[in-house]
Amino acid sequence: MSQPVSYRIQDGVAVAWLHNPPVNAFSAHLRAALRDALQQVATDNAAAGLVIAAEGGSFIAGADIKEFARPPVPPITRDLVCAIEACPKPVVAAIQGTALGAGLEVALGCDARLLGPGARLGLPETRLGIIPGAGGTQRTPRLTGPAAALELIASAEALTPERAASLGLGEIVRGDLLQAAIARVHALATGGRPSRMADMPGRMAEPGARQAFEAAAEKLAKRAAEEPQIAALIHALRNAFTMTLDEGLRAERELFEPLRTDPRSVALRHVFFAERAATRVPELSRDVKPRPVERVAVIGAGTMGTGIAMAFAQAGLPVMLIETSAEALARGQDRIASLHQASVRRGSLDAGTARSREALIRGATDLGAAAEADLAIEAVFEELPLKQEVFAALDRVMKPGSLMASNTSYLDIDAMATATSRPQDVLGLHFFSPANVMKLLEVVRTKHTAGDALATALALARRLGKVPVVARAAWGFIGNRMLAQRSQQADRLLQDGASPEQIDAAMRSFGFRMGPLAVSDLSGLDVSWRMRKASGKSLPVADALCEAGRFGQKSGAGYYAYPEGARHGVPDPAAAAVIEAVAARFGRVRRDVGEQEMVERLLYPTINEGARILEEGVAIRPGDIDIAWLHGYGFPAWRGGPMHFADATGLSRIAARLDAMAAEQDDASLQPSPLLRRLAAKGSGFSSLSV
Ligand code: 3H9
Repeated sequence: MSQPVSYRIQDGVAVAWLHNPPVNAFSAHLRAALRDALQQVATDNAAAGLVIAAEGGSFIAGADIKEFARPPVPPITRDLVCAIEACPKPVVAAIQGTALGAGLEVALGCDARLLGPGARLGLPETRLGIIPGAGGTQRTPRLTGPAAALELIASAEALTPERAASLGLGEIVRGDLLQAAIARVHALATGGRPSRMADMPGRMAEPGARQAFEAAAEKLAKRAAEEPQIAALIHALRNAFTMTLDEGLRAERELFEPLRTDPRSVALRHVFFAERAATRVPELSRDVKPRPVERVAVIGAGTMGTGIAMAFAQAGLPVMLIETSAEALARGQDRIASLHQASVRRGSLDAGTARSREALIRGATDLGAAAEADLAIEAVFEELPLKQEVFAALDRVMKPGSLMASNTSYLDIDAMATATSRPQDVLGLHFFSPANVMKLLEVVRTKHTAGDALATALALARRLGKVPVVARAAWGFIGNRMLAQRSQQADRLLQDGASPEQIDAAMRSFGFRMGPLAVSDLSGLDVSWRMRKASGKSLPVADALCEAGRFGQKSGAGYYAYPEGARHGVPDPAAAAVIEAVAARFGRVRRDVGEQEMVERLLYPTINEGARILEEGVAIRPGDIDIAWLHGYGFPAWRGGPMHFADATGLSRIAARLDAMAAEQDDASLQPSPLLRRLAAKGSGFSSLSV
């Protein structure tokens, strides 16, 4: 079946089978073929009406997102949905997989929507920075009521058949979906069709609908101020109270078009494809099968180890948590229990689920307990000899073919691998704190890591609900290596006269939820201080704060002060005094630093390091770097990640600013990397490198 739509008569009804692998995106050729099927059925004496159906996991996954970069190609979906509505014969959607975005909009044009058990219905357009553009904002509220429509579209979530049916979006079919759809066509053809949606206000006219809608809109006021698609969505839905369907569709289109071309939507679409591309390693054939992982051991029950154990238990995998002493193990288990209790208190977890997750985590004080595991992850102190010892011990006890992983953030995983007799089974799985929450998983391959070991890690990431990014073993991998540049510039900015509040405010107004110094205070300044000391590196202000015992929130003071009961840090004259003393020591002339300078200094050297990472092959593609920053470091998704942001800014501008910074700071390492310089000279961008 290679035609996008195959038109077949079955039991007196035409069935249009959609076929546009892998997910039935509603591409131009599929739209044209469906239009032809509609025209054919209208005059086909053998057909009482039409069923639209698809095999596999997707009915229609939505508009073809790749087409958004170009002007729309007719037939456009909005017109096609109107053509379905205007078809002289009944049309029924038989939905057995995902009907998302334009997919649901097509179904909304049908006389009925029958839902199989695997149906998932949603309008996720807002996640791409747009609103539904083919009637979703007008037809949905007529069926569900406007408040429910707003919640559905703003959440971008996909609904189960039960939930969709309870909202009025479709009817659940228990038996044979196609037979039920065919029977429904006959029933509609003989028994009369419901009035066209265009002719009825539906649930928009229910008493209290307006009030409920305005209350739901009020709850979204903050998002509406920040995200243009949410403001447009509220506008479009509000139109449905007063406009006819045709007027509402025209207004929806007017709201849709500028969103489609807005750089924020361009960035969010980049993120969509980059997330998917990041799960692929070019030289790893799709035929390589992951190894089975049914049992996991986590070595070290500190903050990271317990978080990692929780992440596995959350995915239903049994974990053996191993510590050196009963006391340390008990501390780790208490920590897990109290984190679960806090979630239960907040209402984000029910007590039964918390208990079953805890039951999946058993404890031991002997590395021999890792013997049965298919995968062991060490999260012990960041000391190479200690880690090498752990790897050598795991090598002795673990069964052949099991994987051994390190959660190190910086250390040499090749050196850990060679401490074992099976370096092909060793890799890095770098989780981000809190490991059970943060989505990023840096998967680090060494020179020796086997292809199927890598494939196992990628499959495992999916099972854990993480977004994997593959890196080669090299200091700091992708994220932390770039972060070091930002930290260095933040330190220098403080010396030059910027305050911690100003630096954090500049990054917040760029779009980060938290500023970098507030984040440092939250995660603790002492860990990186110890690491700097061990490697002979220095960040003068950060070092001086640590020397003064200011380790961040946990010690009550860092870049900010944290008085008892304060939820956020407050500006602290004592921190300012430390900063001024460091500046004086280095003979810095302190001045007012503008926001633009702060943003450029914090981001451009970071991007430059990203370019080096690409040049050295540490990251496979620029999009991987973007994904790492989005899911591990809070880079705003609507900016698309640092490398996409760089392309949008223009690499020649960035190169020129880096040259100027290198001169101003008398630091040749700030000069543009050869790759950045080359691309800038060609007027090209990082995206030209994508594989
Ligand atoms: C819309 O509909 C706007 C309308 O209102 C307006 C009309 C005017 N387009 O995710 P997967 C590719 S906006 C193009 O790994 P899964 C994807 O890139 C759209 N390509 O599979 C990947 O390719 P590759 C609203 C798409 O099983 C492959 O398919 N719809 C599209 O984990 C497999 O994808 C959405 O936002 C697309 N729409 O998940 C839904 N969708 O193999 C977006 C997928 O080369 N899609 N691809 O990497 C999804 O949420 C998930 O893909 C889905 C399947 C749940 C369907």
